[in-house]
Amino acid sequence: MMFLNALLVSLLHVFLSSTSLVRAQGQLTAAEDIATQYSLTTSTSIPFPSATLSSADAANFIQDLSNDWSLSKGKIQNLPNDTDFVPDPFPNSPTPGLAPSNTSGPVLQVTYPAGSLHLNGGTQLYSLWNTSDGSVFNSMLLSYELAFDAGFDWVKGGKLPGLRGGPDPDGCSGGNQPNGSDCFSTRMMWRTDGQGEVYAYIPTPNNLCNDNGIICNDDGFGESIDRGKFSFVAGQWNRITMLVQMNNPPSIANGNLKLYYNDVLAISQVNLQYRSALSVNAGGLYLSTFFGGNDQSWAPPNTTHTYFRNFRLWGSSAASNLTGSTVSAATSTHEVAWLVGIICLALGMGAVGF
Ligand SMILES: *[C@@H]1O[C@H](CO)[C@@H](O)[C@H](O)[C@H]1NC(C)=O
Ligand SMILES: *[C@@H]1O[C@H](CO)[C@@H](O)[C@H](O)[C@H]1NC(C)=O
Ligand SMILES: *[C@@H]1O[C@H](CO)[C@@H](O)[C@H](O)[C@H]1NC(C)=O
Ligand SMILES: *[C@@H]1O[C@H](CO)[C@@H](O)[C@H](O)[C@H]1NC(C)=O
Ligand SMILES: *[C@@H]1O[C@H](CO)[C@@H](O)[C@H](O)[C@H]1NC(C)=O
Ligand SMILES: CC(=O)N[C@H]1CO[C@H](CO)[C@@H](O)[C@@H]1O
Repeated sequence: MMFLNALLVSLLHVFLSSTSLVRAQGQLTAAEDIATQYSLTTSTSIPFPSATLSSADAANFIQDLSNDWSLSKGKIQNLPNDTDFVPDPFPNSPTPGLAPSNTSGPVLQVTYPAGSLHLNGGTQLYSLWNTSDGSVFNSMLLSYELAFDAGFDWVKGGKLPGLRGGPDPDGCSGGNQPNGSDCFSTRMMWRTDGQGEVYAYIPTPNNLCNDNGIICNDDGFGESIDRGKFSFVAGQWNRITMLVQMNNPPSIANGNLKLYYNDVLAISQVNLQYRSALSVNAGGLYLSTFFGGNDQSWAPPNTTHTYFRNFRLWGSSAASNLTGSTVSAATSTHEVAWLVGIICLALGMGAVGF
């Protein structure tokens, strides 16, 4: 009896300590398993060279058609010479987490010169994931690893790779708002002290801006989703895994966003409207990274670097099947002014100044 009690007590201990361990660390989920969970049966990866390459040679590798980066417009859009393929700078500090990394071969280094913002630092390209049968992806999962120089100065923040889609490859960044039928983008950002977030250019119907964790930047730029739910760590590898599922039909805000940091679910937002028309779907990797922000207070004081490897993508033609709210018809401020004018006239108030 004593023995049985002791056994039960120790079993209870094991049970309690294992559950609290899971709670402390979060559950670890490999990108492959997320892909399986969402029935994303097609996959690809972005090829890297087997030997190091510097500056113009690195840009030539990325832009060489035979290497299948499938660049929108056939080229790196901003600052091709800020890219190099270099040896792993942190061979003894791999990503913590479940999934083993592919740690062989060089990694992509991006340079941000001292004082630089998007026009003179970092790089930007859009790697289209072409399907041979011409079908489109309405769900896409992106996974990659990234590292920041040891002692990285985060300043106020900067952009990091994510996904984009839709027929317009130029909108949905730099203050160009989406109109629901042209594009969307979901990049990562680091903020002060390395805080992470998803930074999205998407429509904001149904008072999305009042949701917990959503910051609609009032300067006409993108939306910050769940800032600080995790923080990047400099001087080691970090892993980002991002799932985007288009809302469907376009009039229902059931778009899905999941973000795993080091294989632990950190962000989940299930009421998004990525699109108001079927012309928008998931197009591929948006490798867009720079400090900023749009003024010098965002710029790094010293030249610094980030590193990337193992860009992998999974996709499906199926969109989100979650339940969601109908998007209430948007009324523009222009239309409101019209209505107010007509009501005033009808009431015989004339042009009252309010
Ligand atoms: C919704 O989609 C998931 C895969 O993403 C699938 O496992 C699930 O069965 C679907 N649910 C319904 C109700 O169709
Ligand atoms: C990149 O570097 C090469 C060689 O140094 C140079 O010829 C080219 O003009 C540079 N390109 C840009 C866009 O700066
Ligand atoms: C594939 O990508 C290239 C850019 O590299 C683009 O020009 C072409 O139209 C795409 N093809 C399809 C079928 O989407
Ligand atoms: C690992 O990455 C190298 C290039 O960085 C690539 O050649 C190789 O195929 C990759 N291996 C796996 C198993 O993905
Ligand atoms: C959305 O923007 C695109 C240009 O990017 C334009 O061609 C299209 O007409 C716009 N649609 C609406 C509904 O405003
Ligand atoms: C950490 C680091 O390298 N800091 C340097 C940044 O640049 C200034 C001059 O611009 C140096 O004084 C710092 O040592």
